[in-house]
Amino acid sequence: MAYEFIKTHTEDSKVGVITLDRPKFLNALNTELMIELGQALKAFDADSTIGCIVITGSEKAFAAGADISAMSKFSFSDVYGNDFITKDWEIIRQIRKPVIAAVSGFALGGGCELAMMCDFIIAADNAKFGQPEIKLGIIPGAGGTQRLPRAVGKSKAMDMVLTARMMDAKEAELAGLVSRVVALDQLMSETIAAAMTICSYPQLAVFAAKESVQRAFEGSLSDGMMYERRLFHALFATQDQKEGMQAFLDKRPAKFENK
Ligand code: DAK
Repeated sequence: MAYEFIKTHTEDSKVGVITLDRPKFLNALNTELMIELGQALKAFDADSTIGCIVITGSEKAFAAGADISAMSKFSFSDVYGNDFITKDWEIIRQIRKPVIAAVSGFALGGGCELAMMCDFIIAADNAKFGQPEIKLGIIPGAGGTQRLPRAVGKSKAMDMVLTARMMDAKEAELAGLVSRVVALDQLMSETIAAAMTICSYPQLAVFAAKESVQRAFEGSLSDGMMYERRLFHALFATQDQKEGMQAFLDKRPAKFENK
């Protein structure tokens, strides 16, 4: 299948690799890209020769977040009325085969959330993780306020979500956000080797192992996500969201008025 914003290939006809490919915008995640990502995930999941899926980006960016220029004009009624991008972002939750995120460069906002939606994250030593949405007058909207505390604990999650600071690969490994850190030039070979190992195990056990570990986290996640989603949508009713996003696009500091 021909895609515009992603590339796909297979390794040894066993591992499906999806590469986010909007380099000019640091792989900012627009709706079209997310639809293509969902299509590719579903296609690999349905392909009986594939045992494991890898999502990766470029050396500079796994993904710098959802596309701010697309979001900047949305009103509360747009995002709440259309349940903003929810359906395209949640396809990954339906995938039964293990999905590994191979992260180099920036994984920010929705990019960090996408990495956390994967079953585990292997990071290159130049990876940087962050949830900088607060600078735009919004909060994480794709599970960041729920998955990040589960991964790194409340204090570090609050620090990242409230100050917008980035975490480097070493800190992310120490905090438990990523499973391992490897040299940038080894990222894909190490990740493919991990994926091949998984492919060597019986698939029913792999499915069961993934589902079982997910249960440890899914219990109250849905309630948390719904709460987060409604608050996220509500922030599009504020002037500061308009100002935060416009200031980013204008490349100037934002002037917030707490309205
Ligand atoms: N959106 C759109 N364009 C982006 C972008 C983004 N998130 N990030 C970078 N770009 C664009 C830049 O505007 C620039 O475009 P041009 O000016 O060249 O046209 C180009 O990519 C290169 O970026 P920079 O020139 O800024 O590159 P630098 O190396 O100087 O800086 C940076 C890299 C990553 C530090 C910086 O680009 C940056 O701060 N980017 C924004 C990061 C950010 O705020 N991310 C959070 C976005 S909000 C939801 C699902 C998801 C979400 C919400 C809800 N639901 C399911 C409900 C997610 C929300 C977000 O992610």
